[in-house]
Amino acid sequence: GGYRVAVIGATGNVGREMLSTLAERKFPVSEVIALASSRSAGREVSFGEDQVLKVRDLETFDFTGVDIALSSPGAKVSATHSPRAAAAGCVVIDNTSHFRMDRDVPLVVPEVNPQAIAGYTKRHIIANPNCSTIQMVVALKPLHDAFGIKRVVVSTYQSVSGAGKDGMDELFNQTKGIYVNQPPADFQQKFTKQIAFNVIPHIDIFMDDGATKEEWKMAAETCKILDPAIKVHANCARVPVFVGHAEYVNIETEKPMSEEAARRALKGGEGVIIVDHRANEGYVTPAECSGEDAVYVSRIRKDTTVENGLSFWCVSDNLRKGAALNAVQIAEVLARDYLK
Ligand code: 11C
Repeated sequence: GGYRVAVIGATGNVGREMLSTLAERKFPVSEVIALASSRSAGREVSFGEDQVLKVRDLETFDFTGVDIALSSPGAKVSATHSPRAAAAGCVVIDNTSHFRMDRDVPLVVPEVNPQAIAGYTKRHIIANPNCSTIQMVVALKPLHDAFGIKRVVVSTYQSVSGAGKDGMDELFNQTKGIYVNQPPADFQQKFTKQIAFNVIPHIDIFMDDGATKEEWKMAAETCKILDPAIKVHANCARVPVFVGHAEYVNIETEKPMSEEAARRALKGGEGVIIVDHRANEGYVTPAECSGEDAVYVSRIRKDTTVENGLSFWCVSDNLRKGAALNAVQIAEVLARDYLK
């Protein structure tokens, strides 16, 4: 038994994480097919402890008989190949930004809106949200249920792995270069400014209103996943961290909430772990969350400058909960409740 599962973009940061997450969580597979661009076809990727998969060319692959595809190539590649796979009868869980705001495509974080998965029947595509959105809505969900969130102001500190393997190489090479007097510009391709020993207030393209697209995504996606009535103002920055996004989140709620009640709500939240001791080491940083599944919340405190305000710090592994794990969790619900 088990499902025939294809992983599209299998040689990328997220694709490799998808393969290891499928194996780790023992997703019931009868076959796993690794797909990528013709440039990567023929290369090998590992699946689980002891299997090696030969990467096949996405361009010419026939999806007939494939049950589920986890797709994380570029958005342009998805635009063509996700509908092609869907037309062949496969359900595609797509990690790119291309289909997220399509009304006929559910945008899902299983801890927050698992019921939305039912809508997959329209296009046979389910969208996986942006990494910085996913970790935030996992933390917001229990607070919204308990107190009704009206407004969110979030500032992000996003790791370079969000920009793919090239982004990680750029940070590594620039950092190394600085010690031997090689100018960062020699290695600057992916980011618009030096990333080693720096912070860049710019992720994705600029929009007409001056926000970046990453900031727009955090607002639009939160509304679609959690509640269209919530107002979100996001400020996104890239920091010289390899894996793990951090966010300072400030919320205003409808109902009054004591700090104690907020902690209780968060404690009951699915996928959330609170580590908040108000002492050295009593909080979680990106370096510690890498390789972990949870969304960690620290530094919980009242914001007394508004009626019902609260601030907290939130970190998670952007390649796992922010991408691969979330996609596999969607596949698990799909398999359990819909594809039987
Ligand atoms: C980053 N959040 O950290 C981006 C990566 O919409 O799927 C994911 C982009 C997306 O650069």
